[in-house]
Amino acid sequence: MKKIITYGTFDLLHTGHINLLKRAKELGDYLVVAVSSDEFNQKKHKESVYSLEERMEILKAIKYVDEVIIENSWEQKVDDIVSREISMFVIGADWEDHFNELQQYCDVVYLPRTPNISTTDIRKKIKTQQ
Ligand code: C2G
Repeated sequence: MKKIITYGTFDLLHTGHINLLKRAKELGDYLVVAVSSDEFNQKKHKESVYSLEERMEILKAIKYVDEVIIENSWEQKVDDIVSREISMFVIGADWEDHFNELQQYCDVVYLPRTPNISTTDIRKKIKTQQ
């Protein structure tokens, strides 16, 4: 079984996230999604609208997602890949070349981002409509 892993905040879930998850799943048989904890989001200088629990519940409801785990640190990726026998790490191309060191442990694939959609833009739209 070819296991894939990807990492992210996945706040205010939108089609950019879904397209990423869909394409990641198509590259293998089993997709693990590591969702950034609220504390780790602070390290990424991000503050999500939805809590970790809400973001995990939403991801678990997506047909492309087979397992949801928590991302607590930058450093946990190698342990996740080795301990879970992951064959491929997949993430959006906004991270191009940031995780090449993982190639010692598994394939690393950067997928093109979906244009013209982001959680930041959605939050701005909501603000202007209030
Ligand atoms: N994404 C995408 N297209 C968009 C928006 C997001 O393909 N229009 C992808 C991102 O490239 C990422 C995933 O969707 O692969 C989740 O996006 P974020 O929640 O913004 O993830 P990020 O904060 O970049 O977290 O350790 C890695 C980090 O946790 C990645």
